[in-house]
Amino acid sequence: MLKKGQVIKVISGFFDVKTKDNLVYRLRGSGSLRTKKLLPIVGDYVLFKEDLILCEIEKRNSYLIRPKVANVDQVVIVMSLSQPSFSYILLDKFLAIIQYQELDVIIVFTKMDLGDNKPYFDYLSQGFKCFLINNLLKNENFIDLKNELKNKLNVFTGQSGVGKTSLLNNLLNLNEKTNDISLALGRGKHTTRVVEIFELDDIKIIDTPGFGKFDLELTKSQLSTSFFDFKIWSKKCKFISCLHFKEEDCEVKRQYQNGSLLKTRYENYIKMLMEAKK
Ligand SMILES: Nc1nc2c(ncn2[C@@H]2O[C@H](COP(=O)(O)OP(=O)(O)OP(=O)(O)O)[C@@H](O)[C@H]2O)c(=O)[nH]1
Ligand SMILES: [Mg+2]
Ligand SMILES: [Zn+2]
Repeated sequence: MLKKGQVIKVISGFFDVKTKDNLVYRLRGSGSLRTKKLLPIVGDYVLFKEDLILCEIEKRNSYLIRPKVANVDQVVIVMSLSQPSFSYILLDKFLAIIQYQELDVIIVFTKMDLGDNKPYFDYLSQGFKCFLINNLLKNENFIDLKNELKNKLNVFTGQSGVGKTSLLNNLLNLNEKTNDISLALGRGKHTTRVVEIFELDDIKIIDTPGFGKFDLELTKSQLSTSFFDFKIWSKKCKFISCLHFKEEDCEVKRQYQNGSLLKTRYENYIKMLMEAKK
């Protein structure tokens, strides 16, 4: 008889798989998976036998490359307002890859006790789901955010040191390791090392190691359709395939010029467009 479960953690060749009845099995991959070069990742639904050999991976509903996870419903971008300092272009890059894959996205702005709240209001006005958090106040009201995470597989992403694990601990009453950032370098110490699913009641969260720089491997036309907040205007652009750059009669550019579109958002879009592949 085959059992079914979800990969919650991958550690040096072993896969921790949780079944519906909340039991965790430590499995090894079958030889045939290896020869087919099929590698189970966190979030995968898999089948295994009594001999604790993982023999099949079910078809993925979604697949995110960075962090590498399967079947997530929603991505939570965690950005600190300070320490490490807030970067508009980094957030716009994160948003572009996630919206390119058509996954739901939430932005959590942490360290509101340390930094200026302006970025929160900027993205709120662009129509994004935004939350302002101070992780040090353990009794803070996390209820609204929890409601957004319910009944979904959520993955946290963001730079090292922004407070992903601190937020996880607060939301799910855990005590996973966190660490001070290096004030000299202004960045985190890569405290979380593995990708892992945690759950409490009906909330499932994948915590991930932080990362900083990355390349956006989107073409120009892919990029232009990955800015969902431009969509209400791009319908009125003269050309269907408008890149909102040098084209005439572009509604997105008009909204930028009249100040309805967040300035940094459009300017970062143009920067990314210049770097994007044809
Ligand atoms: N002042 C303040 N400090 C915070 C807040 N959130 C997190 N921190 C601190 O920031 C540091 C880094 O937090 P972590 O939760 O380890 O960050 P992380 O994003 O998980 O980092 P990696 O695991 O390296 O990717 C810790 O010292 C936290 O106590 C906050 O809202 N305000
Ligand atoms: Mg962490
Ligand atoms: Zn346009």
